[in-house]
Amino acid sequence: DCCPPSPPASPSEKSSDLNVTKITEHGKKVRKNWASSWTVLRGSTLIFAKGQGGGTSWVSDGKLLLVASICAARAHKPRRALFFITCLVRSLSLVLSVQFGGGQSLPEFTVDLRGGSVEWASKDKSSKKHVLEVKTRQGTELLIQSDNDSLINEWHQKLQETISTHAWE
Ligand code: I3S
Repeated sequence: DCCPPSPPASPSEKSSDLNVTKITEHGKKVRKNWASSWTVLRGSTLIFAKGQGGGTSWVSDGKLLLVASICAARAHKPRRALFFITCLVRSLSLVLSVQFGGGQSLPEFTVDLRGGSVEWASKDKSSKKHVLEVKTRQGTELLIQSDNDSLINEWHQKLQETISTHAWE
């Protein structure tokens, strides 16, 4: 009776694997690049993460270079080579523990649904079945797709609800 119950951790409203591609970014058409993505709806934000096991791509997509550069900048004198190595190892182990130990994936990109729209994509947008087209106020257009009919219907409903709930923000 000493402590009030702590509020629940912010629950994700929906998450699943989906196939995703951007078709427009900042108002400009971009080439389709369909990829499977762990998709999480949290509040009015849609988060696309690399799927489970996508960890090694963290190393390959340039962020390792960024960590190495930061470590190098801080270890600017040759005698501080040991500092550089320690910095690199610590940074990498931190990232890998977050990604694998925490059972989470790093966000690849996020979109703000406030002021956006969702509708079933027309046939000229994709030859695939069950494709949703999401447009954001920032000029991003995405296609999201699943072969699972009921799953994509749930997403359609959830995204519509989210967009109308946050319409006036
Ligand atoms: O709308 P598009 O350009 O016909 O989309 C297809 C292409 O992106 C294609 O890639 P390449 O043009 O690089 O070969 C993809 O492989 C297809 O999956 C795209 O079409 P769908 O209809 O699957 O969205």
